[in-house]
Amino acid sequence: MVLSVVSAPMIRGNVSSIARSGSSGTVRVALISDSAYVMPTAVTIASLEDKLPPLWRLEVALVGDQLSSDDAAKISQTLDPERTTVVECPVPGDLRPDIYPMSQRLNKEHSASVWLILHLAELVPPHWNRVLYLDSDIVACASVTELWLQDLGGQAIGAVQDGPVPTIRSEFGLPDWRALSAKGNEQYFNSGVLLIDLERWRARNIPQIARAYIGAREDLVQYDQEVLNWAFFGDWYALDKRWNVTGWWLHDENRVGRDSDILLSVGLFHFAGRSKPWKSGHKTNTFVDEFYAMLDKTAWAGWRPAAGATED
Ligand SMILES: [Mn+2]
Repeated sequence: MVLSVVSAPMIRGNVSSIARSGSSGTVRVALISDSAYVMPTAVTIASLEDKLPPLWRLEVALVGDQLSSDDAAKISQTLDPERTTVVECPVPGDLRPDIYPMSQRLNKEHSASVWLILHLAELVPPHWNRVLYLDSDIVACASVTELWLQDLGGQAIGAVQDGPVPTIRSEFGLPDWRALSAKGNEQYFNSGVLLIDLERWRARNIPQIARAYIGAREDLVQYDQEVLNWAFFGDWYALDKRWNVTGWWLHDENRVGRDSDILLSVGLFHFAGRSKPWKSGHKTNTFVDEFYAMLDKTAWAGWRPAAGATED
């Protein structure tokens, strides 16, 4: 793979050596961005750095199809080079997402970049053995070091159960769940936050499983998320829900029982769905406020969506 390094990454041992020390280490994060998502990607990274404890560092693999080096430079511009290293990971031609037959059928909220997640293990630096994948519509509200050190119990990935689609047999879950020799009530995860054991991921040949699944379906209701739930069925660890709190949880009726206090301990807030804070007409809440506080730490400081325009 082609790998251009913005500044040389420091390699500080594997996860187990980090786990033994605990008080210092390096969190490795992967984000997939394109020209339409450069600014929110910068906000995600700035928020991660902002919440990082002293003595911890951040290495960011910036995976981009049609992402210019100017874009990467602008993202890095306001980061602390002592703490955060951004590694550009261009997409080789044979991994272009338009190889997927579904690419022409994506709705307007998606670009063909959604398929790149299926190739993540081939796109991040090859010596990495663990990575925290984050969607670019996420703002860190707390340090992610605790998440980074999470034991995955031998599973390939860690993820958070989805709110609106809690099980594989839920509406918008896995239409073919019966083919999995499953009961149907197994959890379905949101793919916006994935803590990945890259060796286990690489051993599973995810692109092949994904292509077979996509080729067999007329339609995908949840795109990459649906494919990942299919590919990793029975091989994922359920992370604490505070690591992927979506806007679904802002509705009072959804915060019941043991989840009633979830908004008090948000680690990562995910602007899943159509209301994005960088779009005109977005909703207002404490997490949108946090998004703009972090945006003001980037090269886009002071930017706000044009007033008066409607959403989309
Ligand atoms: Mn998302």
